[in-house]
Amino acid sequence: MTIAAVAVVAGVGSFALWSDSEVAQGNQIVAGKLDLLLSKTQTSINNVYPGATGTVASGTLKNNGSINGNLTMKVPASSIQGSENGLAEPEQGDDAENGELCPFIQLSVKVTRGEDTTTYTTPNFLTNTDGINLDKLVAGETIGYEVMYEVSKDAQNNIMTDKCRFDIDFMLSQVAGTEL
Ligand SMILES: [Ca+2]
Ligand SMILES: [Ca+2]
Repeated sequence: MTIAAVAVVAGVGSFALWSDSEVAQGNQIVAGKLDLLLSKTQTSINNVYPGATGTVASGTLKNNGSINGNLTMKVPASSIQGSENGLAEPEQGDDAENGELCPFIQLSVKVTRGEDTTTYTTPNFLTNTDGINLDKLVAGETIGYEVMYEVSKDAQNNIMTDKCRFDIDFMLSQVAGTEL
């Protein structure tokens, strides 16, 4: 049996498989932002009556971020404060601690996008905890809004002098995984 003597000479120093590497430097992923700006004029409205209508707040909303969002508006239940605010003679006996006015207030909101105006309304605005969908607000877009009230014609003497305070929240949210 003959053992052949085999000499192997590596081309470059070792028996490792060839490899090469380069570094692509400076990679980064930067999160965009979702940032809602609100300008507002809010009003304290006095002397309402069954059937009264008017504007309770108005201004502009801007998506000041770089991500498109979905805009909703709601009145947080915790912000609604009714009060009897004194007892007028015709409402004697209707002196519940929270007054009787709040349930008779109906809200709607008019949104202006460029030349287009859309009015969003729901009978349960004050008690709708999900909020009202005002459609999308794309990055950089500014829209006008006007929140209007109406005191239901079904209201009776028991709302006289009563007071109703509430906040209006606008919220911009990304729709997960969806390009709007
Ligand atoms: Ca009352
Ligand atoms: Ca009252």
